[in-house]
Amino acid sequence: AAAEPVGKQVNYQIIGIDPGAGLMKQTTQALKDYELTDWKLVEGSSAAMAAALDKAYKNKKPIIVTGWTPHWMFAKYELKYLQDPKGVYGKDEQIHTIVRNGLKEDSPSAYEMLNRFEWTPDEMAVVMSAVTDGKKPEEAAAAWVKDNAAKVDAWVKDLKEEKGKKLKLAYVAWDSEIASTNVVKAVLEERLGYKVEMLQVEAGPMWAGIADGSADAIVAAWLPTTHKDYFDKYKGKFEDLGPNLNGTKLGLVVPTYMNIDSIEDLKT
Ligand code: PBE
Repeated sequence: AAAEPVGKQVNYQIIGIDPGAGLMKQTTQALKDYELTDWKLVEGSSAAMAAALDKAYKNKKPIIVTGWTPHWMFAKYELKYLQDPKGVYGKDEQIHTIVRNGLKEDSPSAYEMLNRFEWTPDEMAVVMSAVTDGKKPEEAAAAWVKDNAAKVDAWVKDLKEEKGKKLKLAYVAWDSEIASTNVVKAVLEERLGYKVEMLQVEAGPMWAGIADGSADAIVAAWLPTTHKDYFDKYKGKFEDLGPNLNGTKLGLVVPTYMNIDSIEDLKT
């Protein structure tokens, strides 16, 4: 017998993440542009999406999730991005470090460390995988900082300690950003003496916090596409310190055992 259409197999559902994520806006746009009128994007969180994927994968059940790279799920499961011939999910972009206006004057060493901070998807993967394997994020970050002393040395070289000075890092509980924010916190605390507070928020409040100064820095800005709305909304109210990671991707992700290759295949 002919296989059931993929929509029927997955109940016309795409498993999404937190509603403030750029990935959710892009996926809503994809449903429009590919005329997937019967389909629904399910809101949730990164963790809930990963749990749904894990469950489906273990049972070899069909599932479609919103996904991104860098993410540990590509190491743990055999997955593929659905092709996006209309280019809804944009091209390669970077993850940027953004700080509040005035941080340079108030906390020059932290500002300069944040300005120098950059790493690779492979390096981030080490921290992400350790967390997936059950390590606490702060422990995984501390281990990475210890194992990569030479790299970290360059981030703090010739910078003055600012003992006890407070700093707030805002972030969203996306796996990639849990990793990067914890690493930056560890370096600022261990190497420069700061007392760092991590504020876990949604994407909208994260950007608002940088703009109104209630947060000092974020290392979680996906630009130029994914967070374009936020970037434009708060333009002039923050300082963009440029990319801290290159080599990202976003889109719809399915297990390789599914017999589809393109978002266009969802129409049938
Ligand atoms: N993400 C991870 C975020 C940026 C980092 C792709 C889920 C987003 O879509 O906004």
